[in-house]
Amino acid sequence: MDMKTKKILTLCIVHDHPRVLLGMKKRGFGAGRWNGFGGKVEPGESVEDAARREMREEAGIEAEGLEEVGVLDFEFKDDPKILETHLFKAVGWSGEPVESEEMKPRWFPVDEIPFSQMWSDDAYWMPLFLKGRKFKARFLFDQPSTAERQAVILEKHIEEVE
Ligand code: 6OG
Repeated sequence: MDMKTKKILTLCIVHDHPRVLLGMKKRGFGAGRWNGFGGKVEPGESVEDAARREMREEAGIEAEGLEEVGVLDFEFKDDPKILETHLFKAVGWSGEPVESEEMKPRWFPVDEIPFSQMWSDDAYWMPLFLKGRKFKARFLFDQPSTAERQAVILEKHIEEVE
């Protein structure tokens, strides 16, 4: 049998219409690209608590009004790992976003989201995110994105839920 291992991750975007808070990833996986804030869920921690903790650690804010809006499964060719990424929307927060070792936060108007400097899947689900829809999706990439090279999507599937 083909054994797929799952890693559970969070990804959180503050949506304060007409702007969203993104962060420039400064190191590690996806460095050199804008993304939401997030990371691995730790043992014994709920997915929502992990999303909250990552917002605190990476953006210096306390997320409020958190809602899980999607699950994104990311896979890479010839790699059995599935990155099961739980996408959260925060409609409120307390504190001021500050730069951390991991991320440099910045507000973007919703019509100026820097897709060319983000992972290539974002352009597919961001419109649903901004419309307040819920969805699940799966993306198969050729290889991870770097600052220089955008990952190419080999397969994709998105469906709205509810
Ligand atoms: P750390 O490994 O730094 O967490 N992430 C992705 N985000 C998008 N938009 N597309 C992808 O396509 C992604 N793969 C991972 C999940 C990694 C962070 O990056 C997100 C986490 O928030 C493959 O702990």
